[in-house]
Amino acid sequence: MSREHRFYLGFDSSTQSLSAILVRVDDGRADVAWQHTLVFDEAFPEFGTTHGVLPSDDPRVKVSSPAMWVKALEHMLGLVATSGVDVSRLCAISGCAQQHGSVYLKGDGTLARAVAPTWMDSSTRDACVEITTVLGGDQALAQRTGSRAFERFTGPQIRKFYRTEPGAYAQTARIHLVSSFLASQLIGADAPLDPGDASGMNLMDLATQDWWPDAVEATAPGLASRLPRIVPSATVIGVLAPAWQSRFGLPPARVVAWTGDNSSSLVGAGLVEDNRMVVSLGTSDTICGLMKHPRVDRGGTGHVFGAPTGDFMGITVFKNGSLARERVRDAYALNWAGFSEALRLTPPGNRGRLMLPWFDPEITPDVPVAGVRRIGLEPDDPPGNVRAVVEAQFMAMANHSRWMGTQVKVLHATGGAAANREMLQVLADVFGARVYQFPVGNAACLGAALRAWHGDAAGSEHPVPWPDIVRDLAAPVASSRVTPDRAATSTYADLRRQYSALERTTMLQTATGG
Ligand code: XUL
Repeated sequence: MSREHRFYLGFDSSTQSLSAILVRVDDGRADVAWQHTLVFDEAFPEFGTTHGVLPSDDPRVKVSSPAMWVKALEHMLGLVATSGVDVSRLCAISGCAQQHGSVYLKGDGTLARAVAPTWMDSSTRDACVEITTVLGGDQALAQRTGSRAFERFTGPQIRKFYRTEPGAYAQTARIHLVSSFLASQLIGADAPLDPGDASGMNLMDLATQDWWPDAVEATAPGLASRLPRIVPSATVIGVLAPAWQSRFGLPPARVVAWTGDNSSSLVGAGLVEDNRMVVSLGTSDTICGLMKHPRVDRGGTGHVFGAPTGDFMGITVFKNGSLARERVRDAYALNWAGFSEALRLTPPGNRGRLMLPWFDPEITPDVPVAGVRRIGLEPDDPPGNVRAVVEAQFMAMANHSRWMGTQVKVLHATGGAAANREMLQVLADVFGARVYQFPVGNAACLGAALRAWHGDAAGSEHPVPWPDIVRDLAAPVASSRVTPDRAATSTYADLRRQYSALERTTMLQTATGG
């Protein structure tokens, strides 16, 4: 096939939906030819999920259905085939998925466990303590793997499974991340992991980009043989399986290793470097930046993951993202226009009124039991509460990302809520940084299509350097700039300190039962 006019397909299997984007590359220029999103709750109601998660009596347990993810992938491949795009020119496919979630398979490839724990699960505190104790404490674990033990990370999840369902663990031959599970479906074989997603397990040694034997041993017996291989992110791991080719009339497109949604977003939001960071406002809110050398968070909130470029990325993750904003929006029967209007009606700093937006147990900071606190804020004040939740989220983000040592001048905003310019003004003001939007809203999914292009080219006679890959579709839109207001930024400098103190005292009171 000539190097002209090719298509690259990217998938993003997120908490609440599966998205796909087809990127057309013609003479080195890229544009989006087609995109589609399937919302799990609406498209596959037979699985009974709410916001992509199965019901549970225990608020810490957040599991989903691997069978639903496969059904969505299958459905989406059918839509790709009938998209009107000339799919015979589909050269490569890649994807990303919610990080940390794990799928347990028997030797014959069927499910050894009907459900998959997701990144929202926080039910593995005992496993975290046990693993940390054996491996010499939080700092030792963080130095090796990039993070102390976190409840949603796959190692603690595996340990809990082994402890609570030893019979099913014994029947498990392979444990996949959501990303490698779906990649396996595409190639019809057992797919390896990339370092970007494997670093969210508390099992990979950042320095060697391979499994850390001590951690593997401390997690569960016989785990080494149950883990996939780890390969560099740009690896072609196979081709689209013959069964998909014949069923949908698709070509034997190459499949590039899948990764986690955050490392994929880093590509789809322009692979930021010095003084720039990516803020993703989705089900989880995250802030991340590229790192040449791993710099671990000594405070124990952030993570270092592998980046798709072979470098590293620093990231801090908040569980109370879009669902918390929706809780406030719905409590006052607002739509998003009304939510924005509330932000316009209220002053930066909210006259000192604060909210701790822990509608669900929070990851950053570590808040195991949900509980919203309002300081000087009446529950029957809709605009005040809208501003309070947004300011709280962004002040927490600014405070808890300082460990990365980035002097943030520019923020690249992506994810659903990045379309809301009133929210972006608060973001700009809190950080004192310019904020930009992107031509494609779903950076994770776009990043997957761009990684497919990069991986496909990397193995050819015409490798394409990263700056060319991200140039057309993953560059900030100049006219979208949101500029910080100096007075507002100085208001937030004070308020951020107050917010931080409030976080600390509330956590202390909760810990001591006060
Ligand atoms: C990352 C994390 C979330 C999920 C969301 O550590 O837990 O951002 O990847 O899909």
